[in-house]
Amino acid sequence: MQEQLLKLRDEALAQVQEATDLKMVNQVRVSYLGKKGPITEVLRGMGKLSPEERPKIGSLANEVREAIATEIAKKQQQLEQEEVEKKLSAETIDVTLPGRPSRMGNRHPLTAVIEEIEDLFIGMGYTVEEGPEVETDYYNFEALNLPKGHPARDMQDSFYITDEVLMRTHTSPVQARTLEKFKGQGPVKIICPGKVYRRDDDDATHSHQFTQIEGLVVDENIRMSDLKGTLEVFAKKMFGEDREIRLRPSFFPFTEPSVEVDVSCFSCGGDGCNVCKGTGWIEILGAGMVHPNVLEMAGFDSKKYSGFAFGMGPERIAMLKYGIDDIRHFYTNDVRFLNQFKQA
Ligand code: FA5
Repeated sequence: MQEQLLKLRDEALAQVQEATDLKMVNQVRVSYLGKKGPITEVLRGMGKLSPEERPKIGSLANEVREAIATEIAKKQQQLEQEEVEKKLSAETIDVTLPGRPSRMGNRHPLTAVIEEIEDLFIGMGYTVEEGPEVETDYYNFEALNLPKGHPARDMQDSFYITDEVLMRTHTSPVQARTLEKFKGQGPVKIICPGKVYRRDDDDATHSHQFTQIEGLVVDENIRMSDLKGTLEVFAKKMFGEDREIRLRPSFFPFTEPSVEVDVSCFSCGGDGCNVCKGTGWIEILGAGMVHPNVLEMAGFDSKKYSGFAFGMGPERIAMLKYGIDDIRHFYTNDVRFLNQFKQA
């Protein structure tokens, strides 16, 4: 029995040595040290031994078991270590390699122009208001002196959702909403940037969805000269100190008098060229003195208060500023176009 145990030990140790992975080591453990293994088998036959032999064989069996278990543990540790080293060498990072440059995005040119205009007016003491893009007929038209059936509603072909709800056709409804919020108490001095929607056919200068920036100032003694001075500052800051503006009579139901504002052509300086179609001037916005009806409907006393309002299209302004020849470039997101506006 002694010989049998020593033979088993040698066999097991040899198998442990030969094992090349943890699975093989585990197999040796199960087959030699498991409950159904040969050592347990030997121990079961100890009953047949003499009482003198029994403790000797018992302690030899324990020694054999321990020797095998120790070798298995050593081999496991060695294989695990090898595994770790293999992984580490496979995953080595060469810190001397040059890094991959990460691609930086940039602000959309339209966003940049809107923010530039916002900053300019905030600098003149205006605050920024917002209004809903899905608007009621009341705020989009009626509160702006455009009752149902008014022919001027046709100037802005609308996307109606129901009879009373539509996609706003301009940012002017924010005028009416803001005036209501002020409950007849001036001064009011706001700008409102936002998206607007019209059933216009898309072409180089028109889009069915575009942006506008509305401006509104209401206080005592606000005059047309305040509007002109404000727009002059705006045009010079936006297009250069040598720019001039020109006011032409126009019509908007919510302003009286109404004007269309032109800026002297940035390309030819006013002599006439392709960009300004030979006139020397380029239209940038609509404006006027707030109609007394609009003030009264929102709860302002039109005898005490007066005001001016303007509405501009940032796309057209960005086109003029950067010489962009088609409004659709803003919406097709061609990176070759967008990358030209990377900030330094
Ligand atoms: C208005 O929308 C008035 N609410 C502006 C206003 C506000 C007048 C306050 C008086 C007082 P108009 O329809 O002209 O006006 O549009 C204003 C600007 O929006 C235009 O000068 C133009 O720059 C831009 N615009 C108009 N239609 C389009 C379009 N389809 N695509 C791109 N820009 C447009």
